[in-house]
Amino acid sequence: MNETEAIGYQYILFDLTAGIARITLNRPDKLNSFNEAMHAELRDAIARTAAAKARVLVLTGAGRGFCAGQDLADRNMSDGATPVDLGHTIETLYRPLVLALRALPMPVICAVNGVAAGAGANIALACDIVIAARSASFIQAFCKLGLVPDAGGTWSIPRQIGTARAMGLALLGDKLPAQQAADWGLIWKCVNDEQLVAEVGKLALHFSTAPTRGLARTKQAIYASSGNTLAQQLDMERDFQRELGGSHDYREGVAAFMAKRSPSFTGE
Ligand code: T3D
Repeated sequence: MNETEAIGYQYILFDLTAGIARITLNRPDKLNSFNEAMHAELRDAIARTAAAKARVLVLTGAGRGFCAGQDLADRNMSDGATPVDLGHTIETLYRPLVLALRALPMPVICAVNGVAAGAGANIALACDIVIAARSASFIQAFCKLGLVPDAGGTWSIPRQIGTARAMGLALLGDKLPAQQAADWGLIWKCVNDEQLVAEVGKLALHFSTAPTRGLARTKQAIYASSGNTLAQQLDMERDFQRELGGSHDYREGVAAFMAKRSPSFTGE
């Protein structure tokens, strides 16, 4: 997959070059908060990423923020206004987005360039590898609006950092600085602001020539583990290993090792 593709969207930027897909949330004056049109564009870009068999997806934000969650200006709270059915927006917008990111058959890197609040934080945390700039932060802002953390936050955060820390973040809505998020194991890494683009670019380049099919099965197995018994997980590992043992990249990996040369993986 070597083509270059750039689609004109209104609220995101999308670019697909040499196996690397990049989505940039692009409403910087609103800290890239989500509206319905942005959700639709994201869904489309994610589907294109999968269809093009990209080897890696990078998700980031334009300007000083990553994403401030739902655009609250879209919610009409005036007297007499019909209450919005938030269950419907979760069902039709946030739930599909989280599941689509998790299901992508390639690593998804989130480059958190600034504040990530509400659903913006939890969409970042739904990505496979999260690298944040030192000035970035994560805020479970929902409690300040009388809501529960959504976009998978009540599922992923306690699993990653334990109940005590997850509960504190969710009940207080305090700003969690990127370095502390890394120290707690909520994200992969925190880097100096000026290093974020280079660090993420280096990682994306690495994944663009990696054995993608094996990595896709790896993320599938790791995400499945929390709902599986050890025996079920061992079965899954067996099945995936059986499948991958017939792949081009396994043959290439072994051949390259034996010949003491660099492997040339196709992702298949
Ligand atoms: O509704 C549903 O569908 C249910 C689903 C909910 C999912 C959710 O995400 S709920 C949580 C929604 N998000 C928040 O509550 C966060 C709101 N934002 C903030 O608390 C702060 O903006 C931040 C802590 C993220 C950043 O603070 P700061 O001081 O760096 O920036 P700021 O000045 O507050 O924001 C800059 C601009 O972005 C400002 O616009 P202005 O005044 O310059 O024209 C601000 O209004 C706008 N902005 C920030 N967040 C949102 C937003 N506009 C709309 N919606 C936002 N979420």
